[in-house]
Amino acid sequence: MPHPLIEKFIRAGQPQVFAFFPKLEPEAQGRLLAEAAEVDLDEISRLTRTLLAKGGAPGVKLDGLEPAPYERRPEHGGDGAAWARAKAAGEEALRGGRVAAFTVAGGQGTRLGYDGPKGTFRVTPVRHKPLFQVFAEKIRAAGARYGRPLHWFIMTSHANHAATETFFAENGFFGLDGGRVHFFRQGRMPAVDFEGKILLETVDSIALSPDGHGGSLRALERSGALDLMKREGVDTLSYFQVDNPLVRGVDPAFIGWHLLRGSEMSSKTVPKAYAEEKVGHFCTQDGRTVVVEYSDLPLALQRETEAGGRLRFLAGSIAIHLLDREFVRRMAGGASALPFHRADKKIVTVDAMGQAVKPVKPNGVKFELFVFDALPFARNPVIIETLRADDFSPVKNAEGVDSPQSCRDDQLRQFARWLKGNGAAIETDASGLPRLAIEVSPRFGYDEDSFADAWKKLSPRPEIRDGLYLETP
Ligand code: UD2
Repeated sequence: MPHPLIEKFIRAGQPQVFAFFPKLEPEAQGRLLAEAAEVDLDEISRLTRTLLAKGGAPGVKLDGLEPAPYERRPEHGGDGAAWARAKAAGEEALRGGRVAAFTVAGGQGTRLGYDGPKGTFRVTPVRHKPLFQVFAEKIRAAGARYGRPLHWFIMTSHANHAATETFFAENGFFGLDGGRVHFFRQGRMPAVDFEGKILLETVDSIALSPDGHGGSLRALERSGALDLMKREGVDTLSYFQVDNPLVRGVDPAFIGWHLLRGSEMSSKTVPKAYAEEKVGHFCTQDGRTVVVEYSDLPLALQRETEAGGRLRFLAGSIAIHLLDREFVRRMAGGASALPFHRADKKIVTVDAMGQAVKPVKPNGVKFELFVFDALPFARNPVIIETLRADDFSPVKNAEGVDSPQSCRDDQLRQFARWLKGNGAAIETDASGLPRLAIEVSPRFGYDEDSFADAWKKLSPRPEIRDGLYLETP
């Protein structure tokens, strides 16, 4: 009598998953069964019917797509008084302990070619602090500024969960209260071939991979994070990606816009740097706000300009959002759950004899959820403009655009800008890049306001020299 789970797979037309099962050691059998238990066979069969059907996945619908409106910064014509009200409301929420930070760190970081959780990658110009430390210090400083230490949720993957936890423990949680840092694993999805058959990675394991950052919504629910937030009086999650050390993890004005508008999900935008920049585009369609990823927006539309020469689809998504707790709960399951996206990939698998196969061209499909697909379901979504220099310089590639070098330069420009803005003499080139390597610890100043306050109190002022590191005594 086969195991009931194996029977289920056979009935679902997926017997190949257990093709080598009888020959496996009991321990390997147990592992394979545990992995199989993670797979939602109904979901796979639905995705096979919808995303793998003949003729390929239905493309993104482009009818009626319009650029989404957004709140411009005061210096770009936005309403200064409204921004001031938003900031005050956001500060009030932070003092009231209503906001938690949330980092998605489950990605595989393949483009960077770095072995280890991406958050452990060192990025700052003088002290070479890892990404996680930069966020931790910003979160700690914001907690101190508003008199309420923040909770911080970190979504990991199966592959990097243990290493991430160990890294924080070994580093004393970078001064944070360990009881307020919460790690949880995202879900996994099996890869399938073009007929929808689940692929084995080896004879005793399924080819499973992270279910995309959109998987964070269901993982927040499943892990008990939402219940914890509720108990602690936290109703707003400040979402950002692990690859972007410039991000203002908690931004009062953004929080204020979100809360004053009664929004369930809000996002930051920057004008695209160039037409083909690899970011999503904020659009509206049928009265709803949507994000269309660069790979789904035809080049002609990416490049389309208005009469004045400005790009028509200008508002880029930099993956910074605010999420209402109960909205996440609603999106985590039920009828309005997020759609999966299909990505054709080269998936390491085994042949009928159980021998390893390393494909040279895509042999199957991975399914991923994207968090921004929640936007069309949100009540009163708000998009606000931010300055790239204040919020966005990700580390994605080993060299060139969005690399450790470009990110280091952007951090230096930010530190120099803060110093100059407060009257310090520091030489820069035309792009604002200082000649000297300097670094401001987030604990000294993590944004313009906190830096200005700390600088005012600083006596004596340090000499601006190469290697200067500003830290709170
Ligand atoms: C993302 C956005 C893009 C733009 C850009 C800004 C998508 C599809 N595109 O591009 O529009 O906003 O970011 O930097 O999102 N992650 C997980 N689990 C997963 C997959 C990813 O936690 O299963 C995390 C990952 O650790 C990282 C973030 O999500 O923090 C972004 O992932 P990415 O590098 O795949 O996104 P990218 O650069 O294609």
